[in-house]
Amino acid sequence: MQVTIGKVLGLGGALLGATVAAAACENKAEQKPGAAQSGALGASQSLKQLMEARGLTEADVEAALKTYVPGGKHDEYMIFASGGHSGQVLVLGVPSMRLLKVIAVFAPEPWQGYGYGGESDKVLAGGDQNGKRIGWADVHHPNLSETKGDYDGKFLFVNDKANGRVAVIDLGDFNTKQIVANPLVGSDHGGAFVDPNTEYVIETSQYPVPLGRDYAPITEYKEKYRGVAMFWKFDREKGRIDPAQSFAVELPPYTQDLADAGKLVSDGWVFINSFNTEMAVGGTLEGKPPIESGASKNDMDYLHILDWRKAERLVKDGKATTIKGMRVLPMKVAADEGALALVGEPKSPHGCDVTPDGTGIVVGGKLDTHATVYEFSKIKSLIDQKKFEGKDEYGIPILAFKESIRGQVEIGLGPLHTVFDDKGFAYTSVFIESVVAKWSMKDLKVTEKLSVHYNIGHIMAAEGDTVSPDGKYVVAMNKMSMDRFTKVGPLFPQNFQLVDTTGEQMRILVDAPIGIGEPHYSQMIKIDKLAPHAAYKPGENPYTGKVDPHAVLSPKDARIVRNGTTVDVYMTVIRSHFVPDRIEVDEGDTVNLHMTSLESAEDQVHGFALNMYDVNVSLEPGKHENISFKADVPGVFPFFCTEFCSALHLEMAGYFLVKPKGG
Ligand code: K7E
Ligand code: CUA
Repeated sequence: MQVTIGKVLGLGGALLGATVAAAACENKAEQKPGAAQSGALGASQSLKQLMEARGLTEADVEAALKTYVPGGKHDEYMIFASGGHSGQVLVLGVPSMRLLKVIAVFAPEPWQGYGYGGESDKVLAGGDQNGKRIGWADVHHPNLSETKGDYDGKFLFVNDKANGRVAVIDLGDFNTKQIVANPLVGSDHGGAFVDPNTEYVIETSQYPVPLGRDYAPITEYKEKYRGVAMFWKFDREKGRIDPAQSFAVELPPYTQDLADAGKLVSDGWVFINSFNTEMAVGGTLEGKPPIESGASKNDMDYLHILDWRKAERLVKDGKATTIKGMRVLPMKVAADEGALALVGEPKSPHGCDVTPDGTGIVVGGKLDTHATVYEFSKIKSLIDQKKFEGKDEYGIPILAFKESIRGQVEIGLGPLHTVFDDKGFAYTSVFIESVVAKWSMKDLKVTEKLSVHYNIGHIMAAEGDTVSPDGKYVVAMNKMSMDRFTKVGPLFPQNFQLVDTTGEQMRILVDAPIGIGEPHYSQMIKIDKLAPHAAYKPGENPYTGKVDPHAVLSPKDARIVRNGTTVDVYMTVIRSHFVPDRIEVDEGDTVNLHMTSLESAEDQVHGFALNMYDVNVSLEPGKHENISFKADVPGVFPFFCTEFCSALHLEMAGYFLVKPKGG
């Protein structure tokens, strides 16, 4: 049933009518004379005219009213969305779906001065592999830190599926503080998930390789190639992952896909689905079937069930081996000790989502039309009784499928991911059908399908991964947009659609084209759980959280200190000058620039760019930066501020002079 505009507007209708009247005037030429005098609009005659002029239905206006957030008013929720291949994280407001920020994570980002000579270079270096800089990433799953299974608004973790890395973002300043590279595998997918108290950031591998990434011929796939579940220990005090306290559990060379941590009753467990349990390795040039057909032969693959607390104990008891500096619990040990089991799952599945109460695990069939709901208590009692149907060829016990499930939901073509609301409903993304399927967790029956545009991948719900989802909103993260927007060339924007789930029927409120991608997952947190600071402490180094030892807190302390061929420049930055503003060095000198912003006013940002040397940093209020480089190109190079900070911004400049050798 459509809500009439009169109802939507309620008492505010007359007021809104008056406001839009002015706007409507400008459109007079398009207004039809003698437009309807009465109807649902009541007093809002001019609103009706505006609707007609713009071709809007009442449903459109209702959606607009539910999502419009006037300037100066703030959104109710914040979305942290994967930026896909950009390697970054997108921050959007809900319900407006306005883009608020792009957090630089795995790839250099010029505006934030991320990766251009400053302290952030050290963070990016954390993701180097074999001493090589990896210049991009494929971010899939942002996950917020949790306390007792609830988002606490302190940290965000994301994985780089393409290169097997995990990043830590501090939501104090929305800055990436750490990147760790998985030493065992080169790709991941089941990550970066956290357990309900963020003891660990969990990252499971995708494509099996010999652990440690050493060479072994593909003919030895079954014997030598492996998957892995990484447990990156998170030190909340330091706000960093501690690799020395981290461990991994070896897994068979099935292609592990998505994972989720148990909560409440299932706390301490991790569930990981997989495909290609056929262990197909392709060989298209030799006339063998490609991996895609080899991997879809069987009707069932395996859900991995891992008791991580037990695995943690076994590692502490010295049962792990060490590969490339990482403690790895062999799967044989894990299986024999009852920490690892498998259960069938149809068919090349995707999505693996634990219900808010922790009792169920939902796996999307992808090539099967069902979502399967596993019952944790059944799984647990089968494991406790050692009641197994058999073992796989690696000796891992297999539970009987029928005895492990609560039931199956007939979803449709291509079920992928599932999220939950506060009323006992689940929402599954259905890729091939391009719909969101809403189903009841009581009777496992689909109650409604909503067409989305188009080919939905992930789906996300407000506070959806917590023990107490909010309901209200679901976001469909669609892979294709087709006709939804103006064409921008052959690479189309992907399309987030905000869905209102409060009514009797789901309704799309707004399309949000995402001009960077391909985004995968996202999470939505209530805005009042976040408390980012608006400035740094005077002289703070964002990467230590402390006043930097090289901080310069007054222009009086600005100086240039030469020590042999090393030149240290201690610099202050404030509207609208640098002190010092002339730096002269000799060709071949090592130059260390230490610069502190003396600003304290909110949003008073400067930048520092030095051409020729690829130096570019952002100096938010209070921030301290250290930049080091070798002055190996003689000449004269202006440096200047890159933010329009004041009327004299263009005058905020200086000279860096490099005297040629023998000059
Ligand atoms: Cu389904 Cu990487 Cu979570 Cu994309 S994955 S859609
Ligand atoms: Cu400082 Cu522009």
